[in-house]
Amino acid sequence: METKPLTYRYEFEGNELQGIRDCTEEHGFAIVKQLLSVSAIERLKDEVRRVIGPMFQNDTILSITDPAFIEKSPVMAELMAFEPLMRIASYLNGGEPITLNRSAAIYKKPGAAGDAAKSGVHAWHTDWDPLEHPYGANAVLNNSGAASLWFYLTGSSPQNGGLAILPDSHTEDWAGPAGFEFTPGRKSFYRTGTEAVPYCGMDAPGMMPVLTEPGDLVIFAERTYHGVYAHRGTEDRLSCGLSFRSSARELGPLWPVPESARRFIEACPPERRHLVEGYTGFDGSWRSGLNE
Ligand SMILES: O=C(O)CCC(=O)C(=O)O
Ligand SMILES: [Fe+2]
Repeated sequence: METKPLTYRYEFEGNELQGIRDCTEEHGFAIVKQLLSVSAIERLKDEVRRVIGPMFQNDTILSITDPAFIEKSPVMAELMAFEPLMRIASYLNGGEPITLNRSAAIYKKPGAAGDAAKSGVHAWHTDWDPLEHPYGANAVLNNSGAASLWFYLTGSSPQNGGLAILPDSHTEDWAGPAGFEFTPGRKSFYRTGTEAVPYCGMDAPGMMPVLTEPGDLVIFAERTYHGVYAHRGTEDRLSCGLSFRSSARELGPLWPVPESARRFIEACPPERRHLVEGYTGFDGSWRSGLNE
């Protein structure tokens, strides 16, 4: 594998706001060490288990993602009042007003791997999607300039189904890994001369395994390419993430705000209301051009 040690610092303490923003802007990612307390980690893990656990209907399902987790998890919603996190979210957006863009949690069991069925997303990809008709909610919310803020609550390593990223892959004109071509829409890539399917190999040139402990925050930019290791560990991998966009950002045509999102907004205490007034929720069935 062609992994060169990086020549810049990408791990920060929570108060190193400038370093965090510069690294995210220049390299497409940053890691913030030990942002959450042990009790916050445990409470969030319990929430991922409580909300997603019952969705596993049989043993063949190895990974489930909830694309509107914050609406169901008061503990996750409390993060919007957690100053060390919100300071970073605000700084990443230049100190301008911000709006909750989206959230998710993932519950991944040992054995989830590569392109194996019901294992969740493992292949290399960008979360960014082109706004080409007909596009879905994902394209709308991942064209909003919001960096993703992820907590891998059980840690991230190559053994436990952890994340890997491609530093510097966050720009519109990134050329792709050497020796690879993009799949349609630049969503993923494949080795030149092989079948044009999203690449699952955890040896993409220039990649970096994300090595984090529970409580660390992983930040990556909207276009940063990432892949996921096979889960060879024994403990369920639990993670949750959210993103905030600049409130001034126009999203274009949208789905009607789902009832669950409406209730969530209503339930937000007044001091946090400004963060959710423009929250859209997530409607995975919506397609552009059909309803408006
Ligand atoms: O499982 C992960 O850690 C990442 C999943 C992912 O990248 C996605 O769902 O877009
Ligand atoms: Fe992703």
